[in-house]
Amino acid sequence: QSVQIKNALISVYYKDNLEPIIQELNRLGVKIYSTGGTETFIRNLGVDVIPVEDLTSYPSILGGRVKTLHPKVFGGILTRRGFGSDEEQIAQYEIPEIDLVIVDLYPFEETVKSGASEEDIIEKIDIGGISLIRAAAKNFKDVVIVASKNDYGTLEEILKTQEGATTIAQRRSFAHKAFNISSHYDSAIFQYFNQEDPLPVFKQSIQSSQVLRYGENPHQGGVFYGDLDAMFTKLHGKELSYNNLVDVDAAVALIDEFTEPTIAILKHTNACGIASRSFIKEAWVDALACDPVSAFGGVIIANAEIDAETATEISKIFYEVLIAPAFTDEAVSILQEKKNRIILVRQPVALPTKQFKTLLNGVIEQDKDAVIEGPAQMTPVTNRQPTEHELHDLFFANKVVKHTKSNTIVFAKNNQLMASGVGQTSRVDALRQAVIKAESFGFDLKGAVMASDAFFPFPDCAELAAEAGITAILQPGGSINDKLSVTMCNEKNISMVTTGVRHFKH
Ligand code: 93A
Repeated sequence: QSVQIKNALISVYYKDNLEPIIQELNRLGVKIYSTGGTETFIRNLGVDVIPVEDLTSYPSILGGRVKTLHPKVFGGILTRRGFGSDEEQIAQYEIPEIDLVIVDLYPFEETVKSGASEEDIIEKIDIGGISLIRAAAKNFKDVVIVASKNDYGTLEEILKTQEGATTIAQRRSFAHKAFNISSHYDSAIFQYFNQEDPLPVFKQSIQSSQVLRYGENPHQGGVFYGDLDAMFTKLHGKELSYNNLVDVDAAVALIDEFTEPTIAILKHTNACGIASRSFIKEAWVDALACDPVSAFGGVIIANAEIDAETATEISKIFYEVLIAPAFTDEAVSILQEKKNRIILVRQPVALPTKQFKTLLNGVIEQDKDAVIEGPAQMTPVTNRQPTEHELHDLFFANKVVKHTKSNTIVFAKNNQLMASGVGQTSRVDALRQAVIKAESFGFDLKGAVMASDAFFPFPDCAELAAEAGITAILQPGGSINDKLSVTMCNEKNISMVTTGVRHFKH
């Protein structure tokens, strides 16, 4: 519906560019209410203006902290036109309907940037203005809200061409912009307070540092900030390199998902072999079997003590780093026979729960991905339900997929990684890569399960998986095309479960 502007409330911090609008409102005979400084500005233009104090019968108090916060102001903005009880109440309390609100908020961000004192910054947290914006935007069915100088031109044009009338589409569009401004304003305030505790992990780790031989490549310098000696006791070998550190970090995060005796082999942060077994030596044999080619020069991590037998097996291949919570003395002497291998005992040290990365001209921070979905969080979405055994394997596969570069597909069977497709630009490529790898290392995928880090936008992955012999699939779900994949699974009589949790790793 079209609404005619009869009463306006104007409260702006910066008064520039306001004059043409005031002149238009004056021409249209709109009654203007205004706060202190804005009122003076309007009066100086020779236009009639009513101090908001006259409306509220209250002065501006607390040094301006409370100016417009009053039922007569908010009642006038929030009242629903044509709504019985609202109309009765505004008549009873003599509240004028306010159909246009123009606000320019206290410049909070600008004040922060100017390096002002905390006291000055806090005073620039606008309370009344932000409430006016939210109230007027909420009631966009009847009220026009202009919360930015950028929209003065649009408003002026509307006033001129529509003679003070506005359409619902125009009011809704103003409200949309207004909520953008109010949310931006509040997040700037949040960020200001958040900075009182800046990058705690950085601050702590900067206290001890170690210059690395080089960075990712020999022509790049590198430094590690942190305390490696607290995390690992080195039994053998040279200094960890930059790339070793990156892989060791990935190895630690992966192995911490597992409780039963497990060994993982990582290359370039991705697992190229991992198996959980009753005995650590079996875990090693089956982890290596996944991809003995990639394992060359990898980082190996175990979550149980390495004994002599296992050490003998591990020593048969060349690796860069071997980490375990403990080694038997005999194992240590076997492992120390080979040069150029780093052997670390992992100490039980709590790790930060935040991650940082430099980006553009700043740093991004995020919470580490600390969740993993087990059978209880898996919702079957197909006619065929996964078996107990498959659920167990899906859990195993989900732990691996979570720690593998996206896009990724993981195949697993009997607590062993069979193959994965890692870091591909399409999920179907990741799947094809996994199938080829599984075949090349002699795995029969019949009865194996598959996990995907993110949902399937198309049914092609389900189809290819079924053709490869996969009988159960885990994925977060949430694609608008989920149904296509589910239908495909039903056609092929395989199971699919969704977890509702995506595990991207870019
Ligand atoms: O201190 S406030 O949060 N308390 C209020 O009740 C209030 N109402 C409007 N600040 C308030 N305003 C703000 O005052 C507006 O957002 C605007 O930035 C400024 C305009 O004040 P003046 O018209 O006196 O220059």
